[in-house]
Amino acid sequence: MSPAVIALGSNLGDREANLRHALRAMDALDGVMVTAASGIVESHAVKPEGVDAAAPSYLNAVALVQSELPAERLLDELNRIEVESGRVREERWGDRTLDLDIVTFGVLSADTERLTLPHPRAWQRPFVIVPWLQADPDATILGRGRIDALEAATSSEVWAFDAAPLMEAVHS
Ligand code: A4P
Ligand code: MG
Repeated sequence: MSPAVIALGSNLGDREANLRHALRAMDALDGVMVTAASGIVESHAVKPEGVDAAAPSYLNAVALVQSELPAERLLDELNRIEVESGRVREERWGDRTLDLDIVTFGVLSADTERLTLPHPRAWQRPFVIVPWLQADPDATILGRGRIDALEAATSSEVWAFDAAPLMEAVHS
């Protein structure tokens, strides 16, 4: 079993339902158990050219899981859940019904064509760090230290989104 941290994001369709469905689908995977989830946060879309307040805004959350699957197999399954949600890949950082990224996978460090671990941009993204801190206040990220000390932890670029606890999606 390896502990892994998964970042969830959605800015198309019924965003909250997409996140809830994703959490349930992850927990239903053979060899994967969701152990905790953050609240839901909202933020403007970040595009390659900067923040785009005109694009649909994102809901993001972070889940802690225990995985018997190796990291690449877990990524395969996460990609399958994204496709099931209607995800279409068109442009880099384009609008999507569901994005599931592996932020960290135990202490694994990887840099292959398919998988970079830890996720290279997670540490500087408020929409990952703020919910991750809610799910695990003592979290650290390989090479960056405690996440509560990162600038992204105190950013005002994300705001709370009022919703029932995400873990209810797993337990109901
Ligand atoms: N890949 C490599 N490492 C990983 C990893 N650790 N986890 C590869 C998941 N995938 C990983 O991903 C592109 C490629 O990254 C895949 O082939 C995979 O094998 P993708 O999901 O197809 O496309 P993407 O998500 O658009 O790419 P990227 O560069 O990972 O995007 P980011 O950096 O995750 O940004 N704004 C707000 N407010 N909230 C968001 O959630 N997300 C993005 C996506 C942009 N702006 C956002 C948000
Ligand atoms: Mg992605």
